[in-house]
Amino acid sequence: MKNPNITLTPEIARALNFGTPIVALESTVITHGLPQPQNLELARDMEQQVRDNDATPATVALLDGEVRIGLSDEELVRLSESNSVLKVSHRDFATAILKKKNGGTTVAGTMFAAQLAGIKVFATGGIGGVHKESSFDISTDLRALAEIPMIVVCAGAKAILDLPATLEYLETMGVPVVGYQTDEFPAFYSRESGLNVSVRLDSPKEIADFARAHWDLGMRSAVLVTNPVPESEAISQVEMEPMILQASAEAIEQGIHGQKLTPFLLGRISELTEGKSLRTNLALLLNNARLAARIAAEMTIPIKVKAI
Ligand code: PSU
Ligand code: MN
Repeated sequence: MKNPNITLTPEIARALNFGTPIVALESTVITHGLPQPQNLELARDMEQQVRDNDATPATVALLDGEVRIGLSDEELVRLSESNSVLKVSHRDFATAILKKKNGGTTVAGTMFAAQLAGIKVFATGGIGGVHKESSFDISTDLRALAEIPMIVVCAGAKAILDLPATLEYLETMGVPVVGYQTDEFPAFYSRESGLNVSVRLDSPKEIADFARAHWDLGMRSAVLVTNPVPESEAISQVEMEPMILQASAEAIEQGIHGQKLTPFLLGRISELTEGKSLRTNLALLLNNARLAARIAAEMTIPIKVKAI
């Protein structure tokens, strides 16, 4: 599907035409989620992970007010160093377009743009959800998951969130929560949360078959695939809990809310864990890019060659 308001690189346009695997990647993690220079390294490494697993990476962002699917390396550098860059969810697209701004697209924003291009698989770190600091602060990510048919691979919702409330919301909205090789909903930095996923699936093929079954019924919601962070990089929930509580208390004390809350909490937790949580964050992002590429391969329709 072509949309005159979004610009694709020739490589991605070709992959769409030929029906070869594509994985969308978000860019708020580059512009707001990670410090420099790790943000640029991560952006490059995620693209490489996707390529190493035989899919085409499609990093979504806004550059000078243009919605872009796929960026050159120079453009990735520009985005990662950009200062007055917006965090773009549904609400913010028109602002960025009108004011010709650079923008990092959130999970919601990335899903929205990727859907316009016809991309079906997307990898991120952790989705947004219901915040602990205020139960009215519900990420647009949850609405996007309810409305956009796409496979979204994440490491669960960020541990800074109210996880039970986030799962309740997803259930209400009819979003299946798949545990990849796990029965337990992962909590971003940790592999455990004490909460259950709605279904456990053990291979990329099973996930692709599940998504087809969901959408063939006429369902419109996303399929959320939760992929626990690799064991070697995981931090236990017991270890994380006091730091999450401290960062959360500081946010309330300093009156931080809205779009600034998630970046503040992630940044503070990275300081409190002396960089350990940052390493975990990077590892889970790469792990998700890898799984998403393998799922994308299972989603493409193999061309049947008939001998004559
Ligand atoms: N995952 C990360 N780092 C991030 C995010 C996710 O590892 O920075 C971003 C995603 O783009 C997600 C956003 O959509 O945080 C959620 O922000 P909010 O809670 O304001 O909706
Ligand atoms: Mn929010």
